[in-house]
Amino acid sequence: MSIPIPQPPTIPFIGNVASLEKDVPLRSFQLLAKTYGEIYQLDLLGRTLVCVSSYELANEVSDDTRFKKRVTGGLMEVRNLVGDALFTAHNDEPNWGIAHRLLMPAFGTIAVKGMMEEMRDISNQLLLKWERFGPEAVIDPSEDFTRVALDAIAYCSMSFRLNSFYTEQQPEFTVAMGDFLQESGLRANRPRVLQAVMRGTAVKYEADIKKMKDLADQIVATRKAHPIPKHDLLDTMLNSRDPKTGQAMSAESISQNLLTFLIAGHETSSGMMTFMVYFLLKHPDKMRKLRAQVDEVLGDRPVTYEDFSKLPYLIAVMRETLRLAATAPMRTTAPLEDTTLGGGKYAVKKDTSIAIQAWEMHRDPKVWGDDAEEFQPERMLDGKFEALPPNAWQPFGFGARACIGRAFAWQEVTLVMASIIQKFDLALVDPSYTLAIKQTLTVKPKGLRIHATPRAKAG
Ligand code: MNH
Repeated sequence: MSIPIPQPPTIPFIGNVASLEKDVPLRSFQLLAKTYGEIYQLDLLGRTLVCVSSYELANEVSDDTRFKKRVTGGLMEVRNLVGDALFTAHNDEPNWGIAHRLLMPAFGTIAVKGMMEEMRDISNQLLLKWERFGPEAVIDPSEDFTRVALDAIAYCSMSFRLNSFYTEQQPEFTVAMGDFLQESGLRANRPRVLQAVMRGTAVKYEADIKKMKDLADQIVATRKAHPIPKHDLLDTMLNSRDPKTGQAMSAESISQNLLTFLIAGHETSSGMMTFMVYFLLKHPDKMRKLRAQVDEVLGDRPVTYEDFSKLPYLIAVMRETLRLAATAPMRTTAPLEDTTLGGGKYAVKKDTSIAIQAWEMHRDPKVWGDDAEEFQPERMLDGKFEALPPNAWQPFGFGARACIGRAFAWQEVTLVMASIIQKFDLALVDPSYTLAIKQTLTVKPKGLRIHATPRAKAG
């Protein structure tokens, strides 16, 4: 016999919406998991959301034969901009399959390796900026990592320069995108009566959407007016046919996927690099260990692709950062049929949304031990990562709908962070800084400020 899934007390009409903090829902999900345990359910304006927090349940729902990706909540709102493009498509929408088959190879390890020098071009802009600003400058790493990530995806995949490092404020497009993502998240849990009276917010939302669509159109138009002999991602989208159906991508689908790469490709990577800086600054012993390895392998020369495999401690730091701070903190699935979870314990109806809480499952003591809360890159070294139980480390999602940009992000973060560690001594502006979080669809540290002092050259 199954037992009821625990649920916090509800309020008429709005259900459990009040249980979720508006600005940082992640914090509420963490508190709820502490109170209710491995599984609980919420009623969000009539939508039921089952949340799973333990490794065991997360692993069980990581199964494409029983569950499919569910586009709901904030992600559903993001469709206002990008429709059925890769990230926001429902499983049965044909445009997902077309884009997926066309673009998987274009985002594969080999293709991404070919983007190395373009990534370096962008990464160098950050290094130059920090070098020239010097040790006194107060740096917002999150802003500069966002510049890197956004410019890298635009330049590597579309040969388009956003030139984010050449404006003092974030470029208009970046601001529009950030505001759009934040508002999409807020809308998902806003009662309809309230939404109806928020005219100003709605007008701004539409204006942000238009700004981004205009940029996408501009990128495509520029390419059509000035064709280049380069087989980048944009070229693939414009000129290739789906191997299965023989179909080309529609103009709308190209524009929506292009925006999807810009959206999905920047906040997650930039948040990851910001968290990495935070963890390293809070753990000077780990920073020293990383620095020693980077110095030993690279000396004074620029990092190459071949160096990556010689920097296992850097890789361990990256894995541990995404364990403790998965920048896409929640993904949602739904059962294909009425089913039960936990060996018959909990009944879940077909199509019920099940949210996998990455921050909780990545801290499950059954997998990670009693020091699960601690930043300990060593747990990812020497075959220990490879020996983890299936799906225990899942910052890039799962199965057919897993992250298509994983190789891209991995290479970018490795390149940027190896170069920063090699070239700078980093320090917190406020040594007593404690982690605060900014949440849109993704999460990143809020209010982190650092100094970057160029290291004296040897000799
Ligand atoms: Mn990415 C899907 C995390 C970098 C493009 N990404 C996902 C999912 C997670 C994720 C989790 C699954 C979401 C879900 O199930 O609803 N992504 C990340 C993280 C990083 C990241 C943690 C960096 C660190 N992602 C990138 C980059 C790009 C990108 C860079 C683009 C170049 N991601 C995508 C796309 C999808 C996705 C596109 C949707 C794939 C699909 O559903 O077919």
